[in-house]
Amino acid sequence: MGSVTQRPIKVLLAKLGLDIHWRGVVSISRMLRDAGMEVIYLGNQFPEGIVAAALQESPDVVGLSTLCGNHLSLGPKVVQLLKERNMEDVLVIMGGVIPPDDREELKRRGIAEVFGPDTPVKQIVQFIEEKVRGRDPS
Ligand code: B12
Repeated sequence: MGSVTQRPIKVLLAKLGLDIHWRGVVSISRMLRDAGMEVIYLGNQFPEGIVAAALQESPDVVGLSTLCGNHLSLGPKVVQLLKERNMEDVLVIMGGVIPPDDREELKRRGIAEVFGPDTPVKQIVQFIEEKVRGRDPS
């Protein structure tokens, strides 16, 4: 797909499972786009659908959004399925209403970072850029 130092960072965003709280992910989609990233929003998807889309789109980042309490059951499944498809290099992040204790558990299970409702968008953009561009070998 070419060096990520020369092209926009590609982000695949999804609402996890049947979560209906769509406002946050839609605003995050726009903010990441405005920060110069290429954003694809999948709408509601289960892990299998997210990973099928990732196989086709080769994103740098998969962003999962959930506020309905399915983060532990479905979030790590995305990480696991990406690994099974040899896409463990994809950065997986999550946002939404996630209890603090569960954030640590999610990180242990491969979610790189969890962003709650009060996170400034600058912090999210900075995190993605550092992680993605920082590991680009070229
Ligand atoms: C509006 C609302 C609803 C509306 C949703 C309307 C709609 N379609 O959007 C309605 C009334 C339908 C609703 C329903 C439910 N809700 Co509700 N809802 C809310 C409320 C009041 C606000 C959510 C919101 O729009 N916030 C504004 C947006 C902009 O913020 P955000 O989504 O959090 O997004 C920000 C960050 O989280 C982050 N972010 C979000 N996604 C992502 C993704 C990535 C990749 C990144 C980096 C960042 C990121 O960035 C965003 C911008 O800052 C919250 C309370 C609250 N304070 O959060 C409860 C809340 C989320 N709801 C809750 C619950 C329990 C439900 C129901 C399950 C209730 C029920 N028993 O039916 C159902 C959900 C059913 C389902 N299948 O999803 C709980 C969740 C509890 C939890 N997770 O621990 C909350 C927290 C209320 C509470 N205090 O109990 N809800």
